[in-house]
Amino acid sequence: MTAAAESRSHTKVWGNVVGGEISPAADRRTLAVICPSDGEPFATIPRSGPADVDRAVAAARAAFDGAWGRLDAAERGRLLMKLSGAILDNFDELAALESRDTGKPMRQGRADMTAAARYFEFYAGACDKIHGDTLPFLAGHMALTLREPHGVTGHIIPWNYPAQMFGRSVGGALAMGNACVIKPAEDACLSVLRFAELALEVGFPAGAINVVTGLGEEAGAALAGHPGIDFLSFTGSPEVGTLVQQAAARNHISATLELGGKSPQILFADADLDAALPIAVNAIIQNAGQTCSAGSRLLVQESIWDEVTADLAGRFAALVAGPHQADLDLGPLISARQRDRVARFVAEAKAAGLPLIGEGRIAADAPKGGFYAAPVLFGPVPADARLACEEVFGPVLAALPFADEADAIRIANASQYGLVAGVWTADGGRQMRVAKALQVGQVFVNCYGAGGGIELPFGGRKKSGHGREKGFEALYEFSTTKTVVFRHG
Ligand code: TXE
Repeated sequence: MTAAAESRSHTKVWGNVVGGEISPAADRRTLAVICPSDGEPFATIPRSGPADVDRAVAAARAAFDGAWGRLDAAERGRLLMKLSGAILDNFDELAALESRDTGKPMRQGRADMTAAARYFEFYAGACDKIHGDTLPFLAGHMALTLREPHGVTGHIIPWNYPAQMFGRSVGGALAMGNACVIKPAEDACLSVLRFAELALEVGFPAGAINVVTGLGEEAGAALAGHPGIDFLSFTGSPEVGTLVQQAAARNHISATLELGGKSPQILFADADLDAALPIAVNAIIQNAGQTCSAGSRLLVQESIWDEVTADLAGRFAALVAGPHQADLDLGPLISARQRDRVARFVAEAKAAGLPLIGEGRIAADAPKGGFYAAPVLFGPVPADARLACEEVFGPVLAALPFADEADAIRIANASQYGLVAGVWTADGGRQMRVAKALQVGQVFVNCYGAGGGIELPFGGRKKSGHGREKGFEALYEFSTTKTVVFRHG
C-alpha cells in the first residue's frame, strides 16, 4: 500500500461496534489515536462510558437469546472461518493499520494478522468438536453432561498485540457460542474495531461481537463490574487484574487473568548456542519487549558466561530501533508513559552499578516525537535486583549466572511470576527434569514461542494469573458444564 493510500484508509473517525451498528459514544466524547513512531495523532476513537457499555451488554444478550444463540455449532464454525478469510482478504490494510497503531515493525504487523486469521481458523474447526460425556451412574438412571456457553462474555485486552489478543480471547468464546463485549486498550485498538466491522460484513448476527473503546477506568471498569456479564477474560497488568478479579467476585462470576511475566531463558553449557542466542535476543526485542512472554531473564551457566556475554554484546550493539515503516529490529514503545517507565528501569540499573554488557541504538533519522528505547543487556544481575524481579515491558534483558541444574531451577522459580520458560540443553534427561520442575504455564525446550502456539494452552501461575486461553482448553474456560440425570426405571 502506498503511504497516501495508507493514510486515507487509517485516518478516520472510528466508532464503537454495538448491536450491528457503528456508533459514537453516547456523549460523543472521543480520544485521539497516536502513532508511536512519530507521536502524531492520526484518528479518533470513542471515549465510551457506562451508558455505552450498558448498550453493548444489552446487544450481546439480545444476540445470545436470539439469532446468534440459535445457530448450531457447524454454522458458528462457518462464520468464524469466514472471518478468518476476511482477515486474509484485507491482509495488507490490516497489517499496516496494526503497525501504525502500535508502532511495531511492518513484518510484525503481518505476523500478527497471520496469527489472528489462524485463531479464527483454529476455532472455526473446533466449534462442532467439543461435547459433553455420558457418565456411569445409578441403575435405572442415565447421566450426561452438556457443555454450554456462559452467555455474555466480557473481554478486556491490552495494546501490545491487539489483533492477536482479539483472536485469542474472542475466538474461543465465540466458538462456544458466547456473545462478546470487548474493551480494547485505549493505546491501540483499531484492528479490533476493523475485525468487528468485518465480522458484520461476513454475516455475524448483530450483537454477537460488540466493541466499545475508551479508558480503562471508565469503559473498562464499567465492563468488569457489569452485572450482565457472565464471564470475564482479562489480559493486562497485575494491578488492574486484581480489580477485575474483585469485580468478578462481586458478581459471582469467573475470570481468566493473564498478567505478564519475567520469563527465564535457561542456557546450559551443552546448549546449541548458534540456535539459542538469536532466539534469546529475539525473545526480548520482539515487539520492543512489550510481550507478556518476553524472555526477560537470561540464565547462563557459569562455564559459558564469558563466551555467551561476549557474543551477545556484539548482537546487542548491532540492534537498531526505528519507525514501523522502516522495519528495523524493533519499533518504538507504545506511549510516552511506557517509554518513561522503561527509561526509569534502565537509569536505576545504571545508577545501581549493574554492568552493561551490550546496548543497541535508536536510528538517527527516527522521528523525534516517537517513543523509542534502545535495547540493553545488563549482567551479572543479582537475583534480588529490581531488574531481575519486575516486569519492565521493554527491550531490557537481565543476565544471571547459575552454577548447576538445581541452581538454575531455584533461580528460575524464585520469581513472583510464572508464565513461560525456555530451556536450552542437549541432555534429554535434563530437558525433562527441568521442564517438570519449572513453575510456569509453558516450557519451550530448545525453542521459544515456536510458531505462535495457537494450538497450545497458554496462561500463567502465581502473579502471571490463572486460567488458560489458546488451544482446546480455552473452550473449557469459555463454557460451563451442566449435568443432566434421567431416571428411566
Ligand atoms: O496495563 P493495564 P498498562 C503490564 C506491563 C505494562 C504494565 C502497564 O508490565 O508495563 O502492565 O500497562 C484496561 N478496569 N502489561 O497500564 O492498565 C486498559 O484500558 C478495567 C502486561 O497499559 O492493565 C486496557 O484495555 N479495565 C500485559 C487493559 O486494561 C482497565 C499487557 C490493560 O491495561 C482498568 C499490558 C480498570 N480499572 C500490560 N484500567 C500482558 N499480560 O501482556 C485499565 N484497564
